[in-house]
Amino acid sequence: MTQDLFAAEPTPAERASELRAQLHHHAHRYYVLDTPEIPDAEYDRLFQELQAIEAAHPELLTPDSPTQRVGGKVLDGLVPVRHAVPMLSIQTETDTTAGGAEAFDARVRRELGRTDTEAPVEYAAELKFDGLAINLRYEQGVLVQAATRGDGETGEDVTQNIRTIGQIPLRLYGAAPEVLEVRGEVYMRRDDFERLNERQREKGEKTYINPRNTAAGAVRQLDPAVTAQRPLSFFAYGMGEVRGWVVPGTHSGLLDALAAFGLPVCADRCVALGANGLVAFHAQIAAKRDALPFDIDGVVYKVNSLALQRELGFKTREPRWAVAHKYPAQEQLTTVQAIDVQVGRTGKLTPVAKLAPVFVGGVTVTNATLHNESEARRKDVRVGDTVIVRRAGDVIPEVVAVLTDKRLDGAQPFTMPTRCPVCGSEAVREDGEVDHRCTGGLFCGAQRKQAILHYAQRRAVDIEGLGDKLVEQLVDGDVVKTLPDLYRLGLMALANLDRMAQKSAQNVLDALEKSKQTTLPRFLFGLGIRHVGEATAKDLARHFGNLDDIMAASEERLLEVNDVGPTVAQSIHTFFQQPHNREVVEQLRACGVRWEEGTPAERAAQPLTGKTFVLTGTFPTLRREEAKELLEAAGAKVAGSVSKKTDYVVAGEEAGSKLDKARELGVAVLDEAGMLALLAT
Ligand code: 5U1
Repeated sequence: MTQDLFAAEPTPAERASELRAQLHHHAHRYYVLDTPEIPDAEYDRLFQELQAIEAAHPELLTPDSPTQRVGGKVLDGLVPVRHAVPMLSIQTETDTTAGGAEAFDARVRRELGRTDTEAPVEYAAELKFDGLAINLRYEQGVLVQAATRGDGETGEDVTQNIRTIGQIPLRLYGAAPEVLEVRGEVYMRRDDFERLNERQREKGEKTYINPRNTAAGAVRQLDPAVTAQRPLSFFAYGMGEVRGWVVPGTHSGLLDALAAFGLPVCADRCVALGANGLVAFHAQIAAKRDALPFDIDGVVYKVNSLALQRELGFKTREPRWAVAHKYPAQEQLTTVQAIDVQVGRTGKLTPVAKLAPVFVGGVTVTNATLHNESEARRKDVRVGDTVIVRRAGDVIPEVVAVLTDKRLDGAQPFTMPTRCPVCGSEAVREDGEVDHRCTGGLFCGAQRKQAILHYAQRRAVDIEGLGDKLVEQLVDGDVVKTLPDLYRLGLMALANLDRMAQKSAQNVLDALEKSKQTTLPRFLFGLGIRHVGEATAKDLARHFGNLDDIMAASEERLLEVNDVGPTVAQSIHTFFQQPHNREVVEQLRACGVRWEEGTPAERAAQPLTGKTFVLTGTFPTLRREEAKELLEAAGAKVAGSVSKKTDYVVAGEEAGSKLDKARELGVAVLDEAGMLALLAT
């Protein structure tokens, strides 16, 4: 690129406009596409430069400036906004079976006068997000107003709050219409919600009920600075008033166009043909509902052709061309039969509400965690109470509220026992901690069982067949007191246990023998050191190369390891300072547990050190875990998502969006054979 040495300095107006364009571009890459092109610090630098220009020249401030996302002035009250085009609601199909989709298709065909022999109707199928409906009004491409749905005719002005949501563009990409109203849902991702509640718990403050209420509350805040602290997200799914734009002929085309304007549109959508297409989409999304990063309460079917939508028209407040097909609810009422206290691997005592069985979010739930004493007391859950229980995603079921007006006379508040309910040792709550812990250590049967199960799990040394029931018998019968005792088990001891045939006992012994040949990260993870998960175990192994150096490392040396902070360093150091822990490690080694070791220098010389891989799809011969292990053993890092930092994507059959992203970013793509060839070099 040549540089014109005589080019004039840009004026503040030109520079501000240039900075706004750059910041819009990078915000879209970061929030919507998830593929940032510049480091956060560089984004901050550009942002601050724009802030400085706007402070010096307030006349240059524009409503679409990225600086306007930061929570501004406190509102006196939310101002009513009359919608230019009413915000309709959607008819709900509560039959959660395939019948719900079939009934909708039959209704549409009847209204359109299509006979059984005529062509199937084409639908756009998408997700029904569990959040708050919002209308975004863009004039000449600039976001000028955001309003809640309200009663459909009149909503509330929440523009200031909506501006704090990074995913919502303040200016549309491309040639923008004179007026474009975009309709969609503001929601909170489950991980953001869990993190928010975790922070509340740490501060000993009230937790939020569910992502939907939290998102709705945040949008309707009077102080935009509070909204800015809440991690909100957005998906567009429709339009309101439009002027100066040729609207696409189909709903799926409309969503594509909204995405091209820079709006977030959910990728889980399709064009479905007839009832069969709808039923297949409903089943496909039901199967992945728990794995989605956000809550949905169903799917939505819309007749795809906008011309047919017009023909079908409306029935009072609901269009005839759309329906929300529900899934089983994620919140239900039930009663608390007891409150038990469970003891975890690290001695943490967790109060657990034992519930009258209830079908929630697609499964029958009988337990709900109350986390700790403060939370149980704040929610004031008592035995006999009627409660709302929630189960969404892979998250453990929770009691989110108590119906106190249904409380029985004499119900007592929960108190944490002062002694461990399993071993009777003292239970203490240390200063600054929210949790009570049993002080019994491995003397406590509950901790011993959990420690053994943790060591034996697939992701640790992988002792096949050593499950809950067997461990319970081994610990309760005092056959296994420490981890090395596992390797001292004989055929007779095992075969004498309940429901253990000679053949099964031999299988367990074979699995124990097999588990002796392991890897350093698996072994380290299996020891169950507090704060050492799989990723940290891998980082430690990569950094030190051998166990003796890790055991001897000072906290300072441990802090040199990638992603290891003071709490983790202290935990590892303290663990290996305990003579009984060192003894367990030595005895395990003496029993024959082994792995390949090396010095850090040798490991640095491994062929794939410094290379990052992403795995996607199904491989012809290797399981995903096996491929990951092979790569990591060669020094590579295996990441979960593709970015510019990825060196290789290994793609198997049915590789999805990760492969698309690799191609988009120009990342090298290998198949399984290519990966094995690389490993062999
Ligand atoms: N995905 C989606 N959600 N949702 C909600 N589309 C959609 N459409 C709606 C509503 C209330 O209403 C239109 C059909 C008017």
